[in-house]
Amino acid sequence: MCGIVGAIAQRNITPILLEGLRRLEYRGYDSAGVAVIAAGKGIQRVRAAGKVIELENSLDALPANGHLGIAHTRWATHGKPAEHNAHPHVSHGLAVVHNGIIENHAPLRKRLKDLGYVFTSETDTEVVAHLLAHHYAENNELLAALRATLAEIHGAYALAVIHEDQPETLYCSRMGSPLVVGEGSEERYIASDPLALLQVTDCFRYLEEGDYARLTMNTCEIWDRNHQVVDRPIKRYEHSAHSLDKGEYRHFMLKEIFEQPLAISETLASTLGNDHVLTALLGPDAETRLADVANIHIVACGTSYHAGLVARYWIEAQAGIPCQVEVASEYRYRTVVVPANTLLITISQSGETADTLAALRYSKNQGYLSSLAICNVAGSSLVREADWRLLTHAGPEIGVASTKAFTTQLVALLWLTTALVQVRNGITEQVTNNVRALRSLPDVIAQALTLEPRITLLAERFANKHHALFLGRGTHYPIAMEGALKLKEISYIHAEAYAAGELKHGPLALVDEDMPVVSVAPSDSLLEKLKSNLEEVRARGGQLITFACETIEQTDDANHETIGLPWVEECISPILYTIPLQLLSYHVALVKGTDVDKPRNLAKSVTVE
Ligand code: HGA
Repeated sequence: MCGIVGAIAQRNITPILLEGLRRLEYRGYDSAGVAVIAAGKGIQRVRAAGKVIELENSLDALPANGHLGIAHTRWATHGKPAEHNAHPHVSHGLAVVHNGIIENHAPLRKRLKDLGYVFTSETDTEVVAHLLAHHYAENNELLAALRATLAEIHGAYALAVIHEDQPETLYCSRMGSPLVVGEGSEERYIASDPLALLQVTDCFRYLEEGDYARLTMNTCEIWDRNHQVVDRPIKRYEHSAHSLDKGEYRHFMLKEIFEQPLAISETLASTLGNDHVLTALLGPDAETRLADVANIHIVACGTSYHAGLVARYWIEAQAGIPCQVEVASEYRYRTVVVPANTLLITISQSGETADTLAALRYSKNQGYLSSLAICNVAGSSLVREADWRLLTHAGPEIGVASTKAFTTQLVALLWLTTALVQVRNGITEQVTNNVRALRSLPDVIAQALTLEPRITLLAERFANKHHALFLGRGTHYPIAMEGALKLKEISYIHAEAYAAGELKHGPLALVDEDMPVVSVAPSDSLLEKLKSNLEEVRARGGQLITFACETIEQTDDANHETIGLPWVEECISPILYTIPLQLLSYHVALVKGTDVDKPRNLAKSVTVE
């Protein structure tokens, strides 16, 4: 969600703030603003609806210069996109910028109004400004006021605060939304993403959940959520992360596979409360609109279509909402029956996929309740033309074969499923379970990535093969489909995926020693059924490769190799099992010597029909 920048320096910091905002533009936003303090001048605030360039134009007309300042690009969750809702918000000499959602803003607003505070915006953020002012008035101590405020707000936030009584001090905090402290020479900065500050530093302290900090030009004091002083070590920014070069990796695809823990963390930033999802991420009236959804149609192409197929299992099983999934190139040319209160979900990495975009346009006159785009590019056509959007923050994906875009789409879809359950049933065990599982994902994916050396060896077995079968059941059937697609795309080996129960209805006839069979066999409710299907393959001399939970007893022999993955909650297992399949295709492609990042005949963003 959009971004924060702040700085304290001897020099005028306004250019640093503006450059920071420009660097955050890719995240998508609807308004922008800055507040700076120059000694003896008080807070100067300039805000503008629209793009950062509008803010720059306003600053040309009304320059604001100073040594301490904060800036923000806003994507509205509470209150429409408009100048009066843009951040920073001010109260009695202080200014605040905020990323995230303050869930208990309504009772706090009422209390502060009763105390005489006057609200000039509809945002949840403005309560933070007044609450800080209220606590500051109690004892004139800004750090204490920040502590008292943090103790009262619930939800997700990255916050930055300045006060004209302290023109040399910048305060900040984070919980559920990212925030880093940048270290310069007698200068300090903060930002929601290091990218925003790379023009001034590449040294960062990464604040942890619940941390708050007080920064001056020469000092950086950080406290953890238990109010203990902590040291967050300075780390040098790794330019390869999310950047447009391959860094230490041989191919973009491999780099992007390894970026998945980070991409997933960034996609989840500001989306989760303690034990529930922050539905306001979808906009102020999200709860009512989600509660109205009685049916779902998902439309997408290629890898995104596979993400939709996984989501169908989640949505029907968890939220009890009928869901159908279709490839966009078919959907756009047929007569669709749209039951009352159907939500259309389109999924595309680039947001420019021609068939998906045409499907969205076609849907406009079909009587849908509304449309939601799940997309990795904030300013794309799909996002602009849909009623709602749910952004994945995978960062640029250069490799033609999609990897981190797919897993972050799955994360967004599991988040959405959880939101649908939550608005219907409240914060149930299912909801808290999903939230806990989503939070654990970056770590378990990092563990799965350590399997690479074993998978490299396994890939040799495909050197002389021309065909392969992929098997899965339930949510892992679409993961098998995605595994087969990856192998086809980059190694040019013909691969097909089957729901494992379908094997005996035809494809078993193909199985012999020349046909590797890859199966995705997590420890879920369908494992026993799947095992029987695998026996059918073994009995026919097939070469079996199984990705299974490491807790399960393995019965390997010359024709059967099992790779163990960590145990995870069933809901995130399809996301985890995607990783070894990506690594397998990548290493098979290396064995085959194909052009991994630019496979023949394929394009990254399919903008033609
Ligand atoms: N909830 C706040 C901030 C949203 C956000 O993170 N924007 O960048 C608002 O609606 O203003």
